[in-house]
Amino acid sequence: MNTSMSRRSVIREWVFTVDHKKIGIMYGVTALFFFLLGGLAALIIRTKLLTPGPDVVSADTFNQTFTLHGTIMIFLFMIPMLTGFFGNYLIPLMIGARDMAFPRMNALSYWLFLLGGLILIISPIFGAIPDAGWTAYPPYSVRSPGAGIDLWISSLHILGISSILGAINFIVTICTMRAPGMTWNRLPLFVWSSLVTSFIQLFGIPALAGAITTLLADRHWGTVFSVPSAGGDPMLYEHLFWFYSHPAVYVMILPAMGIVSEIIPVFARKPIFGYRAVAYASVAIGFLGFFVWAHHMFVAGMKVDAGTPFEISSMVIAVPSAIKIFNWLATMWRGANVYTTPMLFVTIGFLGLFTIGGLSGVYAAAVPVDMHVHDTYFVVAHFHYVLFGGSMMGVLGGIYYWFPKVFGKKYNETLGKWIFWLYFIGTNLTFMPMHFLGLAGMPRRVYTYDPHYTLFNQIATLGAYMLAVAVLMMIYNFVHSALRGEEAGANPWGDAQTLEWTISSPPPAHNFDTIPVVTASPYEFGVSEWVKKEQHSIQ
Ligand code: HEM
Ligand SMILES: [Cu+2]
Repeated sequence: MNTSMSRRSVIREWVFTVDHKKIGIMYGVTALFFFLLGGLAALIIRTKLLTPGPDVVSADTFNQTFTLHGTIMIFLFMIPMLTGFFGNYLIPLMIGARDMAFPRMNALSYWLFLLGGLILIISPIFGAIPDAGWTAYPPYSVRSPGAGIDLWISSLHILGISSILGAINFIVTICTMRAPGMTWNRLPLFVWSSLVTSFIQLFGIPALAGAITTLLADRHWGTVFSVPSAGGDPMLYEHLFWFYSHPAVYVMILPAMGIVSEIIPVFARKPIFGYRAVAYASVAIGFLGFFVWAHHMFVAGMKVDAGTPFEISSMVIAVPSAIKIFNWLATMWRGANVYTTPMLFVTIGFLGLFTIGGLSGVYAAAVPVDMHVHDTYFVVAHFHYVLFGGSMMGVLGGIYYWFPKVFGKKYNETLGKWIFWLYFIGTNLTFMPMHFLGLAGMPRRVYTYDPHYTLFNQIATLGAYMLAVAVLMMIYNFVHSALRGEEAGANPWGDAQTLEWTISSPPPAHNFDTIPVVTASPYEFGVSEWVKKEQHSIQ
């Protein structure tokens, strides 16, 4: 009786919570669950592609599998993980606030996210699985039979509302609830990147909502948005879709860059090099991100001249990213550089692999190059280097870095490093061969392929299995350490200086007993060697 009562109160504590930390953890756990489903889909795809012929799954199942994989990884994992988990958990702590500006709306965002996610992942139970790719281009998405695409559209609409509410909440929180003394120039860089991310969501999602509504209308209400013979134009959807979805790639990279900016100074034991340049580079990326969308459409029937401005803007947008990379390297230059697991993930992992993905993006942004590589595995290699090599490395580095704060326990460092290396090698084995496959002409999203592509496909599949092992080891590492780990203390990294490290681990429900007064930037490390100091409090 007693235990069931207490179990019920634990459930109630989480279901009705409006605490940003609990909501953040619920986002994180839910997103990780979706990640496992998306990962399972990836393994099915790679297992099929181990051989060139039509085996393992049917062609229809293959199409459904890569559609679910892409949609889940982007909308149910990466965006909610970066904004829902990291944003929710960290922003109020980092700015010295007791919660988000609108705690109930915050809870609503989470529950809408869960609802939108469930609508998508239960689609296989009803046998109505979307199969038009995560981009759902018409005309196929309009003609695709069954209710799969309708579920996909409903899911995205609900996720969109959730993200808009979240974005409003973050913007108001960051603008109005900073602790005294936390000027814009003392704002932690993760918070800067989240602020920009929120504006991108706010301005971009309505375009996506409009795009998918044209699909719904064409499917059910007799409209002809995408039917040229009746005066429509399928390019409308592509423009609207990419007007959101290119900026969305920055939703998936900016917070990860914010995480990198938090971790490197702590382990290099140096102030971040060029704080303002890093902060304003996020703003520049957010702004420019809205002017490059048509680089996805160079071969879609756009006028050739219309491509040029997008080619130029796409190359220009690489500049602020390059500035950040330069500044991170300059921060590490002559730093103490202690390669803990989070530091490995954000330096060798993020810096190394995001740079490769950024460079292949600049290549693809040149119209004549893109004519060749568009819709080949080269593009798959490009975006996995930025998303898996970049964003995901940031996510994992961030999880390891803040693990002691969230759980109050230390993780197992030796295991963490092994996992990093397995993950790093697996990522490169999986995605590096895709560059060569693409350049050799292998199209993306194909079920069968010419046998001379077999070897590189097998290497990629081997890499994917390695990644699966790394993920399982990581889950073990987290669960084991959360239950059995050593006590972490308030500031296990010595003198990490953002405000969340000045309070206990895990933080109390109300975060701060007294609201701190901020007198310095969070990156003022005076010494360049690794010194363990007593907890450094910013008062
Ligand atoms: C350095 C800046 C970047 C440039 C110049 C760039 C350029 C491009 C270009 C030209 C394409 C289209 C290729 C084609 O389909 O023919 C593309 C695709 C893509 N990029 Fe990037 N990119 C950059 C950064 C990023 C980042 C940071 C991300 C995500 C974190 C990303 C994610 C993607 C995705 C998901 C696609 C494929 C979309 C699809 O067709 O399914 N890119 N990129
Ligand atoms: Cu793009």
